[in-house]
Amino acid sequence: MSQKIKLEIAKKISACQSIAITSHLRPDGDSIYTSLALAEMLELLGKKVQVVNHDPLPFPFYEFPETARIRQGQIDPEGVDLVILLECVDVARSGQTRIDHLPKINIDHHYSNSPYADLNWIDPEASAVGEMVYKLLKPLGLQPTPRVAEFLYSAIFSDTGSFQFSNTSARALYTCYRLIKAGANPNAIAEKILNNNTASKVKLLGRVLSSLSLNPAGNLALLVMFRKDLEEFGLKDVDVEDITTIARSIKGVEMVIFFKEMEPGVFRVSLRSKGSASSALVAESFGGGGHQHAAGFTVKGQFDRLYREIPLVVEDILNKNRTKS
Ligand SMILES: [Mn+2]
Repeated sequence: MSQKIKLEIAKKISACQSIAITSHLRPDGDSIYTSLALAEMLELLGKKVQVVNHDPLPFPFYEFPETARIRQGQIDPEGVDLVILLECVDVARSGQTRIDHLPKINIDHHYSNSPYADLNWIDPEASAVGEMVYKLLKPLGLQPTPRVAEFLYSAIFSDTGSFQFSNTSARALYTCYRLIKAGANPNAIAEKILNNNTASKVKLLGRVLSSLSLNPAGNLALLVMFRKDLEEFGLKDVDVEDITTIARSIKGVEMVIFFKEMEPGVFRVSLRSKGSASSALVAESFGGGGHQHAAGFTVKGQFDRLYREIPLVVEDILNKNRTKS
């Protein structure tokens, strides 16, 4: 099945000339680097390629020269004969509004509910969409160049949380082995993605970390970041998700609940968990979504009340789920 769809995708790509690549809103390391790798691959085949994301790139990715080719906004449909969507559960998830009439390929490693494209390749077993695109090299008749290898390795490195998350599979590591053989430099990539913080970001992390509190049972860790914290350090929307990694490392903590004030009375709540505690389950009950160990949702209301009530609801969900399993 998987072999057949890869061949079909390769065939479709071969038949097209001008291809647009896009990925989801709030792009991440996997979607960004897989887009760049795929663009390189298609260019090796002589295709005209545009890489477009609706949303801006997060820190630190916008600082890297190779990401400069990613245009922010809408795909220019003029002359485009194929759109490849990476990790988009539907077209709306890409934020692209000018591609409805165009042929589409959908490549995703999340369970997708609507096979909306002309060709749909969904592989929830894949650690990253980068691991899937690696498997397109052969059907396309390509060898990974060092640059393609670097990008695909960066995608997998990023989506497995530097090979720590539960999607760090033998397959993921085998693919990385092949990518290193093809020229990816693991140390250079790790240095680049992990050790590029600014001093003000680390100071902000200190501020957020000082908000840490645990519930009486000690299995939930709570963190808060207000707009004024960002403003004080002269930061806009900096990615502070790594703060949750530190809180999650506390012995006995199953889930981190990170409240981020988006505007007065509106909070984005990030959940990070470990073991059997399902972030996705909790997020879904609040109208959000995500993965087993990383999910999120948005809530409105007075902070004191949300901060008091949400952990109680989360405790309840986790306890119910524990008795079930
Ligand atoms: Mn991914």
